[in-house]
Amino acid sequence: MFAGPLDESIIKRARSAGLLDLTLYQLRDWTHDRHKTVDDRPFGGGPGMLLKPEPIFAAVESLARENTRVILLSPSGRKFDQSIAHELAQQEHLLFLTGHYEGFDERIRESLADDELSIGDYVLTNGALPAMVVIDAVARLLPGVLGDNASAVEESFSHGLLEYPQYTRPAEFRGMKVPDVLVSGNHAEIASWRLEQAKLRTKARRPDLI
Ligand code: 4G1
Repeated sequence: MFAGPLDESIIKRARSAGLLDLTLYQLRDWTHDRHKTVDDRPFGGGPGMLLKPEPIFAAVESLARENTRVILLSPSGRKFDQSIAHELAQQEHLLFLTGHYEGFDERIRESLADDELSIGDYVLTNGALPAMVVIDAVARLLPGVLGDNASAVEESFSHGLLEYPQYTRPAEFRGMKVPDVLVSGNHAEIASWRLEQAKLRTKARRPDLI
């Protein structure tokens, strides 16, 4: 699952430019039995399988360095957001643990993870996509990964508002016109229109951000 998305466009360029070093590991490489067992049934019964502690502990112990932050992706984690992305972008080395099946043996989250993060409230088949979401959000914040254009997106987000409506050419398309103010050339009016629109949109769609 990881190979495709992390080998595309901006992330691909960051990796080949040496701005970002990403390695994928297979938990099964830290098993010792013939079937490369990584999961087992929960004590006390119940549905599904859990990732067992031994392979994950062995993997983290062999991969972690002095300055590694171990991050467990799980629906029980604190909600990932842009401020956490900034925090993680400061770290020298991140190690992401992602689940399959029902989840993790509790000892993994208790004594192996430095942090437990969730990307949102929905049910997934595994934690690979959440890890990629976090990796993508963090990678674009690393020095040199983005050009100037995309940093503007960041600035607008940090104001805590959704983006204002934007238009490009043509000025009229199938009877739908670009608002007059945007073609007026009056930059002060454009700025105040945009701020107003951003506030209206945020209030209507994401009142939780206000
Ligand atoms: C109970 C969603 C279980 C899912 C309640 C966001 C979801 C990791 C995430 C689940 C996962 C809810 C995430 C659920 C995730 C083990 C393997 C856990 C997949 C798993 C609301 C399945 N952000 N989900 N359980 O989806 O890993 O990070």
